[in-house]
Amino acid sequence: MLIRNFAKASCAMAALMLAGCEGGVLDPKGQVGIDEKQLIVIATLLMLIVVIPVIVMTLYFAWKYRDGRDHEIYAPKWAHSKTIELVVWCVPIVIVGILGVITWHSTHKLDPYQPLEHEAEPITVEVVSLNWKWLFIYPEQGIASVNELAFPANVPVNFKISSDTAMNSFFIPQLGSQIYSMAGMTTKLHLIANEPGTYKGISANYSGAGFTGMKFNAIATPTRDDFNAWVAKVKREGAALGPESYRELAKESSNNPVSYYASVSDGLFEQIVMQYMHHHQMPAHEGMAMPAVTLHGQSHEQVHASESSNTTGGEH
Ligand SMILES: [Cu+2]
Repeated sequence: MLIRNFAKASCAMAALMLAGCEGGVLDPKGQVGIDEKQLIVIATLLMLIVVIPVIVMTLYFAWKYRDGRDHEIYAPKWAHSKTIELVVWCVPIVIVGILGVITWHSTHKLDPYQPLEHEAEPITVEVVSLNWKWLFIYPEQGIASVNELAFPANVPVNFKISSDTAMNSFFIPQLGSQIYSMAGMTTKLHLIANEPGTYKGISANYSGAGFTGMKFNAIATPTRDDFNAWVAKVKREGAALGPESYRELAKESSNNPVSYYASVSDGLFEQIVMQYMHHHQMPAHEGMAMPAVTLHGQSHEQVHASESSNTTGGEH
């Protein structure tokens, strides 16, 4: 009876816990997310090979050698057992070895900077975290959107990510791992959606008062035509995004509604990145293009010419 109740309770618990996984990393909809889930499951199972016997033995020995059991087998002269030594050393060594190999492999395979192998032509999206909203610039389509991201399913997306504020973290849990957005530099992420759908996008890094409203929908459209229709809608409904309107957009706001920009001035993303780079010598980071003009209207070379007279330059 007790055991049956216990079984019922654990079934209910498992159901509850699994229900909580919907829409998260354990419910992946993209290749990267699927690989990561596999990694989580394998690593957990491998570790359970040690954890489960240890818990069982703890309970068993506590019961077997409990106080009041005088007639139990008792071996006071016992000192050494080769079998026990072998088991307690070999099993963990083998598991750590296997985990090491898996970690080595998957760290390289799932490197967020590495483009995904896929027959479809990838699309590029430039992501900027602002206080407190996400700006998505589509350099190939010449459009931009705020708090809404769209891309075709089964097409790899190359994200170039930066920030015009504190550090944030770009994260679409169902598609794959998060990557930080940082002012003055570009990080990269490559994701793909294996099936169409609308996935939640968040920032996984707290960044102040309006942080909770910093969410977006990542829409994986069924076909490229559907994506093109979305682009056409943005072009129809949006305003222009240039340095002026960008400064307006970059002002603090919370729970920003979805908004569209029908055109984007050339190199806006690079300008957003480079406005923090005045104290740097020439480009040192991979992926940092050198724009002709910064958001403050001065060329980077001008800024540098005036700086190099009194500083040694920020080599890093
Ligand atoms: Cu730097």
